[in-house]
Amino acid sequence: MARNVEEVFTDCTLCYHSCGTKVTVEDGKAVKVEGLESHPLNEGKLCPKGEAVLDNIYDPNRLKYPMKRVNGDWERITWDQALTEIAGKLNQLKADFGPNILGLFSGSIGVENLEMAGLTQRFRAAFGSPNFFSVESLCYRMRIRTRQITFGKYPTEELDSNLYILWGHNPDESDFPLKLALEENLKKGSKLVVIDPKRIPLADKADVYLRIRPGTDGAMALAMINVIINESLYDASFIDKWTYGFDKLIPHVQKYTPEWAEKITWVSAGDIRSLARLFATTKGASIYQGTATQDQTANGTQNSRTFAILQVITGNINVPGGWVISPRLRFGNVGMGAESEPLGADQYRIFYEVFGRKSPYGVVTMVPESIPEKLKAFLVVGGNPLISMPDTNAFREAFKRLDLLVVHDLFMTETAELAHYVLPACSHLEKWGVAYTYNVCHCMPFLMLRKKAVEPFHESWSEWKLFTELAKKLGLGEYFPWKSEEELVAFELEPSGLTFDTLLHDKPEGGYYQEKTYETKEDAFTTPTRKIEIYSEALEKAGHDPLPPIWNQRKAHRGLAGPS
Ligand SMILES: Nc1nc2c(c(=O)[nH]1)N[C@H]1C(S)=C(S)[C@@H](COP(=O)(O)OP(=O)(O)OC[C@H]3O[C@@H](n4cnc5c(=O)[nH]c(N)nc54)[C@H](O)[C@@H]3O)O[C@H]1N2
Ligand SMILES: Nc1nc2c(c(=O)[nH]1)N[C@H]1C(S)=C(S)[C@@H](COP(=O)(O)OP(=O)(O)OC[C@H]3O[C@@H](n4cnc5c(=O)[nH]c(N)nc54)[C@H](O)[C@@H]3O)O[C@H]1N2
Ligand code: SF4
Ligand SMILES: [Mo]
Repeated sequence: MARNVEEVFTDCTLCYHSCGTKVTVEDGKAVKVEGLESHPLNEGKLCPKGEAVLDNIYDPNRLKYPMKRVNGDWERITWDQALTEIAGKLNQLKADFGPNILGLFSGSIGVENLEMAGLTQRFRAAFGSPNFFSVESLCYRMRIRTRQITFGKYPTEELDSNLYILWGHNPDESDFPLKLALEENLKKGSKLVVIDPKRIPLADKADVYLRIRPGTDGAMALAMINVIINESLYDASFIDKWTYGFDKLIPHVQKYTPEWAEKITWVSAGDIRSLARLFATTKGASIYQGTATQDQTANGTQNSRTFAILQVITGNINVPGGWVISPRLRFGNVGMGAESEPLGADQYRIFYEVFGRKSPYGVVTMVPESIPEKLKAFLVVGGNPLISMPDTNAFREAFKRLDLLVVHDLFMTETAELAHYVLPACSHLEKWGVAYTYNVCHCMPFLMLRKKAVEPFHESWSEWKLFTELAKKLGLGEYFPWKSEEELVAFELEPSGLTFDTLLHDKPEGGYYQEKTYETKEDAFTTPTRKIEIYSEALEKAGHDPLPPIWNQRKAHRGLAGPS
């Protein structure tokens, strides 16, 4: 009998990069996955994780049907029973304690997975709770907030640069599109600097490798600012035209000399001077800061501020290869705003709200201390907080105190093992969605339809089906009006200018949704001063340092002399 063979162009959603893939489907089973040649991000290549996607999708350990924990054992139940019981418990807890006792969490897979993030947010708002949490509140949020505080917007580094400063970032392991771009551009003459305590393989290809003492990056960046100012290497016309507070920065950094930084960072004053000169004299230079090593530290906000100031005073904003503000995707927002504010909004005001822009998330590190008084039910969709969040023991002990823990995942994760109900989730090849990328090179922003390539594995459900059906059981069905995943995706795409049908039939390989330009318009920076705020009054008002200090390094490295 002739086989039914089909090729589906879709994206890889195993991480937030969304590389383009070509999936060969034979008689309903995905049998091969290759990189999509025409996708501008990965140009036909896949990282080892992306190459192994079928091992993930067809892993025999995948969850096959809903399960309930009964006396410590897992019992197979139907979806209908699971949702009826979960809805019953939720409604009872809501009646007894109010809607805010429900918390929801989605993981890194849900940050750029617009349907997962949007539907989770919509569900919590429909239920009446503000308490949505995400890995994002400790992943990229520090730099996003810091850049919003500084620029009003979120400029990002591009894939192509003339000078790459990998500052605690190792794209060989964690950033495949950047790894590919580096390979190309180093051949064409771009320069590479690696700042890493570990001699990663990329250090051997670097023009400069600096073996910094862990946790002291802010001190080195401040000393670079000191050199750039005192040797007049800054871009005076850019600073004049676009920035606020440079005059206050000059006296502020005088004490942060390279000699001072050498003692803290263990990088020689001479090397710090050379790097400052190289950075300041290269147009199209970018700092690529590590997330787990720069954002996710006690000094993450001020590290990010210092890197931003380095980009700004050298005029490396909105130039090819620098940090660039890209047009954002115009998109039908599935998420719904909550009526009240989530946990942490009052204690961490500037995390939650900047210039009127509110964060969709609460402060995830406050979850354990909030159980069981403030949170009694918790729904985890596409995340594994028991492993991934700081102080995992605190999360583990707290989750044991929940009245209701529900996990929707492909696998029996550590978090799922503690749950009352475990629900099987579709992989990205089993559902419809939108894949987009906006921040990475001259040719972006790019949009693609994430196509359902195969039918759901056993009884797996997509997030659309989960939330739609659970909402119905709760009497909240009207909040989920889309009759199918395709309808939901068509709604999301509507404002983008590219329709579902166009992307399905005419542009299965994806398409650009806007032109990217490097022009800085008068209204480019939406801070209160309409300038890039080197001196941040927003931080000052919130009780933080308006210019980056190094207090944290001093505290963390007692015994080392800091400036008085
Ligand atoms: N394969 C794979 N890729 C991933 C992920 C994954 O789980 N697996 N996760 C994705 C996610 S969600 C994120 S947020 C990113 C995270 O990506 P990043 O946080 O950027 O992590 P890495 O790129 O691994 O870079 C870490 C490097 O920093 C160095 N380092 C450690 N401490 C310090 C320090 O104090 N100072 C300096 N200068 N360097 C230091 C380490 O030696 C290491 O080489 O990765 C993404 N990519
Ligand atoms: N020690 C340490 N901890 C860290 C970090 C670190 O560097 N070191 N990095 C931190 C960072 S940056 C991040 S972003 C977090 C990541 O933290 P998490 O996102 O919580 O961790 P993951 O293990 O990526 O969890 C993703 C889960 O989603 C499931 N999944 C995949 N696709 C789907 C889907 O389509 N639907 C559903 N429902 N589920 C799906 C996967 O099976 C997996 O169990 O970890 C943080 N924690
Ligand atoms: S970098 Fe790897 S895992 Fe991430 S989307 Fe691309 S191929 Fe998939
Ligand atoms: Mo992350």
